[in-house]
Amino acid sequence: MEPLRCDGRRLMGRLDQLGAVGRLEDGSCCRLALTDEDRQGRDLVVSWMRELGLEVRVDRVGNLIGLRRGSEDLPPVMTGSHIDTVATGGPFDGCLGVLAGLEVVQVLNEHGVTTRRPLAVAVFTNEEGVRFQPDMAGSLVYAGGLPVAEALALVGIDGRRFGAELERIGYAGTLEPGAIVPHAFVELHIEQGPILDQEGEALGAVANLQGISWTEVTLHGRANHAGTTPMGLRRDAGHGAARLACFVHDLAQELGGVGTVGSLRLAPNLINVIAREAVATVDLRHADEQVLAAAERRLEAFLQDLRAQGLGVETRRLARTEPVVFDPGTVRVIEQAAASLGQRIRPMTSGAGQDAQMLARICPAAMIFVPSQGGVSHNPAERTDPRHVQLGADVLLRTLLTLAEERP
Ligand code: HGY
Ligand code: MN
Ligand code: MN
Repeated sequence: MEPLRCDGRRLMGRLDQLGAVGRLEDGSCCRLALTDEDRQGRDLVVSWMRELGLEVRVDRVGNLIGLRRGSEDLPPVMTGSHIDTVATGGPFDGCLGVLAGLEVVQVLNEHGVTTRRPLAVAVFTNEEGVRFQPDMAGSLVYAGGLPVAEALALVGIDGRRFGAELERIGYAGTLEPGAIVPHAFVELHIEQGPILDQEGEALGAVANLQGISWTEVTLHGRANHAGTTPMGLRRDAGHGAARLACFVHDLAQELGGVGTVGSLRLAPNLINVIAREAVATVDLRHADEQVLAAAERRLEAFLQDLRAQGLGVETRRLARTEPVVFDPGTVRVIEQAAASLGQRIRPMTSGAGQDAQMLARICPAAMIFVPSQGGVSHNPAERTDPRHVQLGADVLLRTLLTLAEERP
């Protein structure tokens, strides 16, 4: 029998359809977790799952699992990702992994293929962590790293409670998160960085992933007149925040890894008033846990220095995950799948946090990357060549077929 191939055109069509849900004027995909737009996206994906004959299960934190029976009642091979986006998202981040999983199911249906193991396509809640922190909250609960009650009690940046929003959009399921323990988990995702694109590579086999440290820093100063207050008498939260952003940037350059102050709010945020308060977020990442921990200590020492300058400083931990090494055996299956297509595949580290890093806590997990044009993501200009979409889905198809035939 001719080796099975995915229908890249059909997959691009679904990506376009899902990408249109929550689209803003500037072309951004904006489907923050548990918003009405996220619900619309979920409803669309669930309708596709049902059309494909999948049994759809929803767990207590809104993770969706579409199950396809195997010939034997064994732990399933799982694929999938997320469909929630940042506010300035593109159509590929997360969605490619979910919709490629559905494409694999459709190809198997069309060719009457029944795999030994069941297949599962997962949509994990709140991967982005933009509205509710931590990021990857749904898959973290699924992997047993966050109690359900704690997740449901999370309060978003808009003051809404996670559990109430889940109820409101109708995706508060009953399945215990993690009740379905996969035999293996493989996630297809765009790289979201420049490496594959710059090197002219079409595929990446992700062997490991950076650790992430997210902290909210609140600086307290004193509002005063911008014209009359001598520089030596100021307690300027705006200046402290600017120093913090420079410190984080320089620290990352010194230690390697990356450092970002991505969100910054000043109060009262007026041209002629010295800022009394600044609320900033610090995102530090590194592939080496020792270096990431050292960076956190350096940050704390810097904040001490701001205190010594007269600013009040409070911190709140928003997320912390250690670096992850994916399962070498599963990475090998991905590499063999690429080779069977006559394709090279480059070893990669994921700079982004991923649901696969959480699933790696409960089963062998690994990822397939395809290039992001210009290395752009979390931006409406996010694009992946349809030929790479097709290739990534075909490698996923062959990887899942191999894993699904593995005996207990
Ligand atoms: O922040 C991340 O790395 C992911 O996009 N949630
Ligand atoms: Mn993603
Ligand atoms: Mn993302």
